[in-house]
Amino acid sequence: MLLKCFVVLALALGPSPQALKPSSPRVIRVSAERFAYTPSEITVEKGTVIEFHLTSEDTDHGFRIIGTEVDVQIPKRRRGETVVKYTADTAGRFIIECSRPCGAGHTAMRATLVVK
Ligand SMILES: [Cu+2]
Repeated sequence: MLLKCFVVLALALGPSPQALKPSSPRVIRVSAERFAYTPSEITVEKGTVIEFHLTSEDTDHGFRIIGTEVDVQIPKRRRGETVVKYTADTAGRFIIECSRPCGAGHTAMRATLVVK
């Protein structure tokens, strides 16, 4: 239930289809598994509307892009995917971290979003 709220909120914050610069979101699939994300580095052009599709290969994980509003949970394997949109409107390197305790390597579970 809480997960659904996060996803609905995240989708509601995305741009409307009638936005001035119509561009279909770039779908990026990310798989989480103790204690890493695949891919571990994601590179997009500034301005890209990203639609993350997040799944887990094992237990529940989190997906937080530090410095942004994005912080969602990824359900455990075979429990579906989390979809969250993010407009990459700031250039830089953003650390993605697991925001849900998932075991011994949790604090090292990281990926990078590069916005050029
Ligand atoms: Cu974790």
